[in-house]
Amino acid sequence: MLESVTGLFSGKPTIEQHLAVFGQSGSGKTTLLSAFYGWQQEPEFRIKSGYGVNAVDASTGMRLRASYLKMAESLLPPQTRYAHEAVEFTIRARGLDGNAGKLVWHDYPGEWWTETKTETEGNRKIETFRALLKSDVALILIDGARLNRDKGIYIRDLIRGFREELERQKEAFIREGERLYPFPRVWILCLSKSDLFPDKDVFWFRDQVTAAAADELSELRHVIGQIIGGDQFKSIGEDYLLLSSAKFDSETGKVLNADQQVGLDMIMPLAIALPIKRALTWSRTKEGAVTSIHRVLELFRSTTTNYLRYLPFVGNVFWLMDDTAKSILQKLKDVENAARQRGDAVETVVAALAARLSDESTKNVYYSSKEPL
Ligand SMILES: Nc1nc2c(ncn2[C@@H]2O[C@H](COP(=O)(O)OP(=O)(O)OP(=O)(O)O)[C@@H](O)[C@H]2O)c(=O)[nH]1
Ligand SMILES: [Mg+2]
Repeated sequence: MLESVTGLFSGKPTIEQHLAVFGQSGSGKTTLLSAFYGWQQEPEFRIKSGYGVNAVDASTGMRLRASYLKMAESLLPPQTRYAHEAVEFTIRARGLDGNAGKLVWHDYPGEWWTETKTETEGNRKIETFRALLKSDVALILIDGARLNRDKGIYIRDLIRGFREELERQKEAFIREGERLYPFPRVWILCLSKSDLFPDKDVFWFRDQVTAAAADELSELRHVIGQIIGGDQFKSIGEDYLLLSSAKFDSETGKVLNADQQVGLDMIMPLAIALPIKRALTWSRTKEGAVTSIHRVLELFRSTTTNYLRYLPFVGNVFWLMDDTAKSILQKLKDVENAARQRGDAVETVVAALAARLSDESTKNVYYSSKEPL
């Protein structure tokens, strides 16, 4: 068994996670991308968080940062048209040289989900679908402004439309009976523009989704289960997140406070630490007691999600992942500090991100049905 995975151990891999962000046109995806980046450039964030991100392409970084700064004047990014954009960010551990790896953020044109495209754009859709296959984690944005107006029916239609489009793409993309192995296995439902619901928490959001679309969600799970190989390794709609890129005026649509964001600090933990946590849960479900990381790698090898390559190097974090004891945060802090001392950027970052997932202070913003309450 060990021989078969030795290829994975040549050289020390760094993190490489791909995040796909979906939502209809106008649901706030591109604004979220620039807020995510701009806000993480702020000194206040860098000191507090233990890690930092930088755009690999300098001009893209400048564009995102400028777009973040312009938000304070209510100048917002234009609609994303025609093609999807993949933005690469390098991740660094604070206080350490060298790279911990990268996050690739895939921003899709929202109209992709609502309009039938032909010829060139039809082909682009297929290319976009290919890019989707590289992703590890997907965020589905439920547009708070639409929810306000159209209530639960909007959530229903959104999830149904999404499932139908996946089915159509599947037909265009794969042959009968074939299955896709690399495919996002963790799908998180997000309430974007959550600033429009200042009195609500993530439990309210979960209840809205459940009341309006529990059956649609289970159909989506079913369809994704039919598309992917290793279909027991998936987590669709088990995690919920509130997001807001800034505080907007609900009447005028102007930005009231560009520093008031919700949930942005959970995106990195969900993109990087949550899949590791799920890998542990899935392997326990499949095998009972899990005794070695090599065995876990074996199990998930065909899914070829990128995180598996660095799993053996974050073992100290991995084994703590489903620890629910109160002392978990301290244990992760100890792992982070020890990794920083050793100069191990990968484990430093992963330990810092894993700690955010278990942090009580996020409980009104992030909810996972897999966690004990
Ligand atoms: N209240 C509120 N409004 C927001 C927020 N983020 C974006 N908006 C509003 O939503 C509009 C559309 O946002 P975009 O980020 O362009 O939406 P998109 O999902 O990228 O749309 P496409 O590119 O067409 O797919 C913005 O111009 C803002 O008016 C938010 O956090 N809160
Ligand atoms: Mg856009």
